[in-house]
Amino acid sequence: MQVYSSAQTKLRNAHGELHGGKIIQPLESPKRVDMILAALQRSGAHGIREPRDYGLAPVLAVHDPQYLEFLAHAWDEWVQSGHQGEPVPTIVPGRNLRSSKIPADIAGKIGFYALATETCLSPGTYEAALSSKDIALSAAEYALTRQQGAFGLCRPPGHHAARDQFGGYCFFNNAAIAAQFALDRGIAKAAILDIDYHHGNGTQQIFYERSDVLFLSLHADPACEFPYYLGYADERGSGAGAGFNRNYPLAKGSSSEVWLAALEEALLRVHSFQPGLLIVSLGVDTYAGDPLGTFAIQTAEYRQIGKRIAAAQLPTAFLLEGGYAVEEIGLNVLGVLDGFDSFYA
Ligand code: Q9C
Ligand code: ZN
Repeated sequence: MQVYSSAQTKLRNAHGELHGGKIIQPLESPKRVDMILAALQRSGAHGIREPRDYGLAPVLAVHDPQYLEFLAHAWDEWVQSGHQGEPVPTIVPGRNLRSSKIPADIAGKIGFYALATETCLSPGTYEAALSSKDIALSAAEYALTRQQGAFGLCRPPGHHAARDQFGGYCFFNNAAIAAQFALDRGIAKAAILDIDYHHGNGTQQIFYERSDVLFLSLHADPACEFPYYLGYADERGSGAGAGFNRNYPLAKGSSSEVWLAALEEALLRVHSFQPGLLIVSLGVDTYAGDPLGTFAIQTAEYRQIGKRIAAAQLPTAFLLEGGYAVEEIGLNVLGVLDGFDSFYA
């Protein structure tokens, strides 16, 4: 299938991530792009292209304008304030503080716009995030116009990013931006199937009150796993969106059988919704060997997952979310794409 990728995504190259009380080398590293590209190139089965530039309008169709402005200038403001290290959010407008005030000071703004504290800002993050959304949009446009599959090697990932918050390694919600773009291009309905190990809290939030985007997420039970405060089974959408959000929280350590059974349920819902485009938030941190995940999916099983998704017979844009730099990351992604293509072969 058509793949979109860009070296610009590697401009996000933060030094640190707050993990287990230490600042470690970020798990969400530029190496991930090289490893996935290497596997795709070795296979030779999927053509790889650069994305085109869609500008800021598709971002503003989903994200808060002041949030976009914040991301565009956060690093420079931080440096101009005399700081040296990478900013980690240190205070956030939590439950007993006001969240209606946006502080003037950059440290306050960072906390205001953060939903988690593991993700440091860094030079190049904004440029990488812009490229990531262009990759998502290119893949979505290809899938729509050709009525086929496409893969966007997005980085940074997007599904934790809310309308006005970053975190969980995400800045712009690539899947949401692509879905909204497809709607603005004239399709009536889009479905987003999120199969990353973690709940796609940002995507859920963005479309929670809408009936034109069906959001389905399979993930580790948030009672025991990041993002903890969203992703429960009783969150089914509200207002006009009631019934258009479905979560499939699975116990930590879940087997492939349990996971695949949830996938079947979600795909039934996709089928009855009849979207004009299916976006798959593809995280391969469901892999048994992933450093963040606890699920038991093996490399050889990703092919089956791709094939099952292809059986929905919809134009489909796979967008990379999580899945960390273990040796098999490339083969796991390749497996999904090969499996998808094998359905039509
Ligand atoms: N300290 C994505 O998969 N928390 N983001 C890890 C270990 C952050 C995952 C907990 C997890 C973010 C796109
Ligand atoms: Zn994840």
